[in-house]
Amino acid sequence: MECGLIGLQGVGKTTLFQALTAHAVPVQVGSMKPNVGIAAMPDPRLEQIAEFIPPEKLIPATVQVVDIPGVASGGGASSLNQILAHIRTVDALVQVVNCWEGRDAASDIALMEAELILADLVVAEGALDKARRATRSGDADAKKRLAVVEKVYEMLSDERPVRDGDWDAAEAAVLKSYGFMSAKPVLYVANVGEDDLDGASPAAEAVQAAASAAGTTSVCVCAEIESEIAELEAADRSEMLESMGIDRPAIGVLASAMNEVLGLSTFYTAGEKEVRAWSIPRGASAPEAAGSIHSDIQRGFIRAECYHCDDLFELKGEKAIKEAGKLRSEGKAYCMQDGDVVHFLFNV
Ligand SMILES: Nc1nc2c(ncn2[C@@H]2O[C@H](COP(=O)(O)OP(=O)(O)OP(=O)(O)O)[C@@H](O)[C@H]2O)c(=O)[nH]1
Ligand SMILES: [Mg+2]
Repeated sequence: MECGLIGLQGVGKTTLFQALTAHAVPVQVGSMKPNVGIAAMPDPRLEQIAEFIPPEKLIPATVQVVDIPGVASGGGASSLNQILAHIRTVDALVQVVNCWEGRDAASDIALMEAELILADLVVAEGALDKARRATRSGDADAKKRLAVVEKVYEMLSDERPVRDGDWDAAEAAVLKSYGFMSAKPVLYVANVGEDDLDGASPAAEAVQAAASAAGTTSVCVCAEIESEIAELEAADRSEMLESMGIDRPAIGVLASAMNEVLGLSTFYTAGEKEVRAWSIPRGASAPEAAGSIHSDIQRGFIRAECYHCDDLFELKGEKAIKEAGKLRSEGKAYCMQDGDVVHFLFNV
């Protein structure tokens, strides 16, 4: 799963990238090459599990973040195609909006979306021709493909993003094959100033309104402060947060929003060596979840022994969970629940 930070130029994408990746990668400011790094997903449940099953190591779930160069607000820059090519490769979009300089946030969001829609329309036009020709052989698949492309073309011509459509699984697979950018899930980040941490400025409110209109979520972050916090040692971090009146780094809030928008859920593995969080697509089966740890565990899957982390918080130990009959043994068809703590049994 790859998340692309997108937006207009100078809105704080690279600053947010540094906060998300805790300055682990040397960034190239203003380069046309994206910065790529790994962001840990802060998760209060992970720490809570470790209270009852103390491990040597605590390992959060991660997501790959790509800091994509910004689009010029004048549009039409020669670099636009290069930027769009990077946006095409990511799975989900995090659009950063400058809310600290009194800009018109709604129009900045619309401008970025318009670029994606326009570029998708060019792809759809080409696809339409090709799909029409392919139906001449009377192939049923080609007909289905054409129906999807026609619907996409119609939406884009009406300046609507592809994600607004109702697509079933087969249609979604067709969409994916074209890599339409406006079909990718999107989350807005209102990058606010230090004096507007709870997002009361008109710009921050406009981002929130745009998110509800688009049926998605927005979060309010001061990328500059988050970037400074991410540079501190863990001990100094809580002191800084406290002094600023923040209860948890906004990166945590962003991580939950990402999970929601990207349709991810989390499961945990817990032992003396490590307690670890894993991100999987919501609705993944037990063998699929096992596969996110190692393909061998999926291949040789026997069963999953699991319980819910809420049971651990209530009963305070695995022994008590067993005694209360809350330890379940699940087979191949089990659909993972968000918050499951799992031990996979496998044989290869
Ligand atoms: N006051 C304030 N300044 C910020 C904030 N976030 C970023 N900036 C400043 O805005 C400038 C641009 O930030 P970048 O993170 O490089 O922006 P970008 O979106 O990566 O820019 P491009 O890659 O050129 O599109 C820098 O001088 C940052 O210090 C913020 O939350 N508050
Ligand atoms: Mg940048």
